[in-house]
Amino acid sequence: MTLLPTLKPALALACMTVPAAAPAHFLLEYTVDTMIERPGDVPVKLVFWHPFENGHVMDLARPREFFMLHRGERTDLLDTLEPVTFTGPTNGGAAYKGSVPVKRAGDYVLVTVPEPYFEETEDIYIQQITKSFLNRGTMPTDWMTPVGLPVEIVPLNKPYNILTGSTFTGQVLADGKPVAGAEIEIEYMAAEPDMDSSSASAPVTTPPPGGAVVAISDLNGYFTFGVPRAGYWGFAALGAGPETEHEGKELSQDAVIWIRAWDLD
Ligand SMILES: [Cu+2]
Repeated sequence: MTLLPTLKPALALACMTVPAAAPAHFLLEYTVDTMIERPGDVPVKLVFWHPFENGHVMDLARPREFFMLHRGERTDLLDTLEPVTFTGPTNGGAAYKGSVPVKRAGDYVLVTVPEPYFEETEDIYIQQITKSFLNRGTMPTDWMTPVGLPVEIVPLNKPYNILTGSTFTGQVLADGKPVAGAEIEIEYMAAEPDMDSSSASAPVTTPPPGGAVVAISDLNGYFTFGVPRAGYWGFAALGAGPETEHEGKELSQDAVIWIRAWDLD
């Protein structure tokens, strides 16, 4: 057995000592579908939430960056963002709705770089740099290319049509270099946001016993997960980013990626 060199015990401990925070928070870049049939503006919701347990909604500040990559070209989408309130089962929180101008065939990689969020119960800041993927016309163009973010998960399986029962492999990169021993929390979007009412829909399942589902990246930054159910799955590499401090406090700079799995009929 190989010892993993860079586990971050401080962060791991911080998560585990907060009793009520079992399943993880995830920044969602939610679209109803990942395959876009006709050109047009695709609505997207940015929500900072606990989508597996359908839990507490956190207030999302206006992101630092929100953009798309299409055929290698970056388009700023910050101007499309409008503040909305997203309502979970126990509270409402500040969220954003935006839109993605889908025209030509190809991949549309959505990227959000949020402001660090202060998590009072853990006395740390959390910044979840997030990627999700749309495609039009089944032509793959951008999904496998690193965006060049401070920290990101690069997919090794096409992330918008993973088969249920197959696997998803990602590589954690910080400043373009593999991160060994990163703790990756894995979460199912059990309750999807309802786009019209801007609230959580009824959850279709609940998290398993034993807390967050976790994988650890190997020496080259890779991890693999067998995908047991159709729908959206999120992966968050906790504290894998190069920045570790914000305003004098510990910063967990996380990389989040969303994939969509489908059943074979
Ligand atoms: Cu949380």
